[in-house]
Amino acid sequence: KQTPGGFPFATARIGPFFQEQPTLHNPFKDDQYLQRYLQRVLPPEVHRDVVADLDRFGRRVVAEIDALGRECETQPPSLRRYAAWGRRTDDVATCAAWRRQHAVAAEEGLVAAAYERSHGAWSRLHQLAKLYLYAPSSGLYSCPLAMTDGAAKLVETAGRPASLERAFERLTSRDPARFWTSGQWMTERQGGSDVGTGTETLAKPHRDGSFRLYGYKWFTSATDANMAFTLARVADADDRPKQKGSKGLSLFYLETRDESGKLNNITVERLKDKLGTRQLPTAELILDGAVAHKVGEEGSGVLGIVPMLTITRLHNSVSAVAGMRRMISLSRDYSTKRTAFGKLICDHPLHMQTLARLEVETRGAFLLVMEVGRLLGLDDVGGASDHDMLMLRILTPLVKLYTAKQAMKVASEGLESFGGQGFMEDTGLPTLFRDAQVLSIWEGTTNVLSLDVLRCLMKSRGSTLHAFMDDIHARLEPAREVEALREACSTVDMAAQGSIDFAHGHMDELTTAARDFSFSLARAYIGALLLEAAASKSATNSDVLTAQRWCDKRLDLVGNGNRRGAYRVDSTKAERELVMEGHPT
Ligand code: UCC
Ligand code: FAD
Repeated sequence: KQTPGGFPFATARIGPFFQEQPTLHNPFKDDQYLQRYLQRVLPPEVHRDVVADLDRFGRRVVAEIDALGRECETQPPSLRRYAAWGRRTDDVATCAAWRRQHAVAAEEGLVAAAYERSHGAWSRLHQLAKLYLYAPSSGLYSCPLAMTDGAAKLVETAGRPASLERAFERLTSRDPARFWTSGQWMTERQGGSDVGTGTETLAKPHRDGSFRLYGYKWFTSATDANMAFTLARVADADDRPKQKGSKGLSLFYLETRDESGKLNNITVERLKDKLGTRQLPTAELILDGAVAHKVGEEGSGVLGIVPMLTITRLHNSVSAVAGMRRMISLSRDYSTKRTAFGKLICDHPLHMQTLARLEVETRGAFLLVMEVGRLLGLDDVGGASDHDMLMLRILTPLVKLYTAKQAMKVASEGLESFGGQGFMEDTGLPTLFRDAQVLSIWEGTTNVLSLDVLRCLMKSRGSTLHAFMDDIHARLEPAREVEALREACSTVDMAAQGSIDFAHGHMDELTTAARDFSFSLARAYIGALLLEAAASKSATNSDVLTAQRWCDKRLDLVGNGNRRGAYRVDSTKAERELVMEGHPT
């Protein structure tokens, strides 16, 4: 039967053309850079096992896990405060896919692998490479896993006390029924960065040696976790904090529910209504006498939780680079399917230039993340030298602060590479964009981590900066022998030296310069890693081009002549006026 327009079917009116969607390929097979990296750094027998596992896991990501991740986004958690007959339940309801991710994580040993150490110091790298394939398909289950890994490392660093052995066994289990996840409750309403001032939670000693916690935890992610590490102030006999400030903080372990499943004197006030990470339950909690156990010395809470922060900051960075890689992987596939102005968009040099710039960012971020993972692996097995420990300490805040910003940039540019479709919710692409945005906020904001870079430099009285320069020189050495890389080597050398000279010469301005200083160090260090890779035996032309392109851009922010003076007191005063112009204060 003919329609009025003369077409045989109604569907014909929406036209015959449908754009083919980008395909998610096995993220291991799709990632030549990852493969080359593993080939370069892993001993052959470890390499064989790791590659086989990553290839198999990559297939599972495509066949099963990615759809679960998507379901976590479309069926976000909700809070059921009361049961039908009025009893308070405070139940954080999650979707089936979220719970399935729990099982997948256990089966795949996404935490366990780092503690079983079947590949010795390389086990950490194996675990991180797996998380890198997993994170963008995890439906943000990567977040509870980060804190779970952090909790396991904390227990290990504390010497695996008998009181935490049960928790450790659960956190590192491969059995989905036994596997526990952990929360990390640090943030209160008065301050998430300045935890030393912001923490009001009181810990009342109990006669059996345990404590009862009273406080309001303002952000608690993965609220369905089985346990948590948290900070509180031990109370005196008058129920007042014994000591204010950082030195008054102690570290506590608690389990969220008792054997019968009842919450541990915790009420869930509300679930946060978030810009992104919607898959993940993040709640405000009231601790109203929660039973908890002190870990370590009274007053050493910040130092006690540092091992957890180191791990979660690295996981953050893995997620950052994984999100970048996923965006590019889908985008380049799309570019082979979408036509504009008479040809595929991959045949427009300008489009390829845009993607190449994202690729260079991603490769740089990847090498930095993996290097921190390598150092952490050495630390895990007690095989890190003093030099390695200094590098691990400074690279941890650097990798977190720098890759978070890169991920946000790549996610934004990446969306545009799909045109209007990049903006459409049901493509799943906006999730990558939204979830990138949190990476620079939680686990320490960019400024707070920049100050942490300074903290570690001050504490080591110059030895970190020496180690940093030595490390860069050692990496540049083989690259200097390659004609095509020589100029880039000088750029990195000068940028690193310029930043370090700045640090020595402008101690008074360093706090204001902290962000630029940290970015300068990160860029220079990434440059050295890319050059080292480009000079290796297995390097390809694309490795050389990547290193050249990275170093083409201005590496040095802080030591740059034009910036001198920008951190002086008069400048910062002028900046304040600039910002506050017209404000009633
Ligand atoms: O956001 C959170 C969870 C989000 C969900 C999980 C995401 C995981 C990734 C998932 C990927 C998808 S949990 C909340 C995170 N919050 C933060 O990161 C807090 C940010 N604030 C800071 O980092 C601050 O710098 C503090 C709280 C760590 C410290 O500030 P204070 O109070 O000024 O502390 P002090 O006095 O400077 O430091 C106390 C001691 C010192 O040692 P001593 O006493 O020996 O002099 C410091 O040198 O702690 C030492 N210290 C460190 N040591 C402080 N920070 C560090 C560090 N990073 N490494 C080693
Ligand atoms: P503030 O500390 O108030 O910072 C505001 C601004 O001031 C920032 O830009 C910061 O960089 C800047 N600033 C602060 N101090 C300085 C300084 N000295 N110099 C220069 N600039 C400075 N926390 C948990 O403990 N557990 C969780 O599970 C958890 N989950 C979270 C989930 C989500 C989705 C989000 C968004 C947050 C979560 N947080 C969690 C909280 C998070 O860690 C904090 O929000 C973060 O640490 C920042 O603290 P704040 O919000 O108090 O910001």
